[in-house]
Amino acid sequence: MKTIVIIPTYNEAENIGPLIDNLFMLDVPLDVLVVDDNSPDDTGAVVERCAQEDDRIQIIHRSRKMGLGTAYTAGFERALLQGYDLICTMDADFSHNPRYIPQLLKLTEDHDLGIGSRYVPGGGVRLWGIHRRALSRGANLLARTMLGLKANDCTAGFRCYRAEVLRAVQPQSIRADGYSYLVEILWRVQSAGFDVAETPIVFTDRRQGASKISRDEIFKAGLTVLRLALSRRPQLAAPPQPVVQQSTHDS
Ligand SMILES: Nc1nc2c(ncn2[C@@H]2O[C@H](COP(=O)(O)OP(=O)(O)O)[C@@H](O)[C@H]2O)c(=O)[nH]1
Ligand SMILES: [Mg+2]
Repeated sequence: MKTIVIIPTYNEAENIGPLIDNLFMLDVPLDVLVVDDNSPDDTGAVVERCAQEDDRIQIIHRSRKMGLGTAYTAGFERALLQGYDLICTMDADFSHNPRYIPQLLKLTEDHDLGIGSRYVPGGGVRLWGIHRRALSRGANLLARTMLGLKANDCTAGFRCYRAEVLRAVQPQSIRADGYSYLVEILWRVQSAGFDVAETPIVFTDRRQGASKISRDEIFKAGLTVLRLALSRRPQLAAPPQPVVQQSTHDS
């Protein structure tokens, strides 16, 4: 299976090199695609140098900070064009430990989307204050009750999608950003009838640098849930059904 890991970055110069090294130390062959929004700390230049030395590394340079949602979409478009079968997403700040990647990939042997989940037994959150924990739990509760999402961690950005899932859900038409984007794409995946599974991860607060997700992100995620709940279910291509051989009877 041709596999790529998409990593959106904004000011992750200290994290991105060690993260890519960690990914390549795993016992699974994979490529890396960084989507950088012209980070002032020169993350783009750091990755560009790595990419020149190693053709498993690619980078998309965008001209300015345009948000996590459109960064994912730009990455998905490139990965699909290049024919990858499995497309993972993760944060650059080591909150998503690369050691979970093999489990995520394994999950997509039997499921269409694998989620690295904080909210299943064995999963959890380290170094987050009570406020942030409560907001994250609240956003998930809302997404599950109002949209009927079955996943326990609907706002997780640590995922592995099968390529056909991304082709079907048309991420380029998602308007929401940040956590809202993650909820909306999950809603489309579930509505299209794809099968979602979770594997526990322990999420740790970032090692270096500052969070770029603004405080009102979770509030916006709440609004997105309301918008989706009030809208009609998306008309998306259903997952391919097994071909049934038609028998013809000559009379
Ligand atoms: N390309 C791009 N990446 C972003 C943007 N905002 C955040 N990121 C990246 O998205 C990931 C998650 O952001 P982070 O600040 O860690 O959010 P938090 O963990 O929710 O506090 C990190 O890898 C960030 O560098 C953005 O506007 N553009
Ligand atoms: Mg983070």
